[in-house]
Amino acid sequence: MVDLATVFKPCSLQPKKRMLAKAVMPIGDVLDGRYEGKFVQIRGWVYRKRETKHVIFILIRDATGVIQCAIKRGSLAWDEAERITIESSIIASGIVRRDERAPGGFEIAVDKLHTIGLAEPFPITKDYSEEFLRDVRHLWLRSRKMNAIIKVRAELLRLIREFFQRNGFIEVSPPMFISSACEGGATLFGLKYFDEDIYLTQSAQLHLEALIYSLEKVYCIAPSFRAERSRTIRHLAEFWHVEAEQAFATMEDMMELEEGLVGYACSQIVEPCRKELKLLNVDVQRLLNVIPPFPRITYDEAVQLLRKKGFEIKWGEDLGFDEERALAEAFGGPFFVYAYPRRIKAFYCKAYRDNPELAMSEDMLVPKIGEIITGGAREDDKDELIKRIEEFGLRREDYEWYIDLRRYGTVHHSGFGLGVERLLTWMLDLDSVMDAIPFPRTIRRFYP
Ligand code: NSS
Repeated sequence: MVDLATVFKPCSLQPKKRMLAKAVMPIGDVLDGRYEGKFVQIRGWVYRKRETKHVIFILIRDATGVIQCAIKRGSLAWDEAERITIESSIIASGIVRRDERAPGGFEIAVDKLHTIGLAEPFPITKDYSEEFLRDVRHLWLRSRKMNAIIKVRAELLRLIREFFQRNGFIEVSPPMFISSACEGGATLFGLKYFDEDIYLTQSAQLHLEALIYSLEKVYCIAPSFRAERSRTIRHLAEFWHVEAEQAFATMEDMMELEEGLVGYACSQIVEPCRKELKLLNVDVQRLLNVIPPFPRITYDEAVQLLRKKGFEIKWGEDLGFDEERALAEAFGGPFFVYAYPRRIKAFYCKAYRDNPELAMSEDMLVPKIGEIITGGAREDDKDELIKRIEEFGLRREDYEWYIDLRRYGTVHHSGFGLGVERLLTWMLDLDSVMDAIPFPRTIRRFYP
């Protein structure tokens, strides 16, 4: 019989082996100055290369930063440095010295250089169009810009989770395969599910509503899919959706929660992402100025404002991208529009009881992007909900489970959905939501 104690005894070779292997330092740590005058080993990819008669300068990047390496003619590393190409993967070692002329203020005097993978000529050179960079997104992800955006995105998601956790919300995982539409048939992606026709989810809202009867306050961060034919800077076919749902909450409660969340994200991102925000030229003060409460106007007031600005908008029409942007100019930061005509909102929206033509629905808008959040109160009366389902021409049998939620202990409740890419695009002042996600999917783009 095998003696498990011997099998799992700590391997006596391990400590020795570890001592032999030279430690690899993250470039960010070297740039922090903690290794000045010391011997270091780094690994990463060749970012830039410049050759003079006596020195070859190579900028090496890893996940944490970019550092200049200098290889002198006559050093052991010279031949390797000569042959090395942009984006080759390498290991380099040498002594760190302070050098004000080097980007980042430090340089490594490299005496050993080992190529792991010699790169073929890299297709991204100095002259490129945004379109081309999206065609080669799998390679462009290596840029300092994409590296910074993805780091800020990760921190943003972490902060969103932290905010909800601090406010007593439970994170839940909704399904992506669904049988009943949340946001109308026009933007549904259909698919074959074994022998049935079903859809990819547009929003987790209906399923989150089921979960509040158990957990009261829930949220999720998950992809949503929309067959959007719009080619705008704010539409993706696959986007990440932060959705929250709360029992016994009103539309006003949601507006407070939403501005709390956006305010928290904007103020808390500044410190941990200082380096990245600087690299992306983000005006940090603009983020620090995002302080709740945000201004609130009704749909009626929005229409008045737009008419004053020369828009010919009839009461009852939805606000388009241009209208939203025009309104946002007047506010200069996030603000709310609420109390929309019921007919332009989804079937699940609760109507004001004293004015059934208006829905308890609200949007948070920001400059340049327009709507980043939609939320509101849900119809909690069974008969009203059934009426709406029929009015909207939906098949009642698809929504029986959803109607059940009003059958068994209904309560008033509200929720909202926030587009992660829209929020990030606005926070970082990016050109398009396509730049706020590593692999954007749009009507024309599903490669790479
Ligand atoms: O369609 S929404 O306005 N509302 C809902 O889906 C609700 N069911 C959410 C909820 O209450 N739980 O979408 C919500 C947000 C919207 O404000 C945008 O920020 C984002 O989702 N969104 C998108 N982002 C990128 N691309 C597309 N196509 C897109 N559609 C919505």
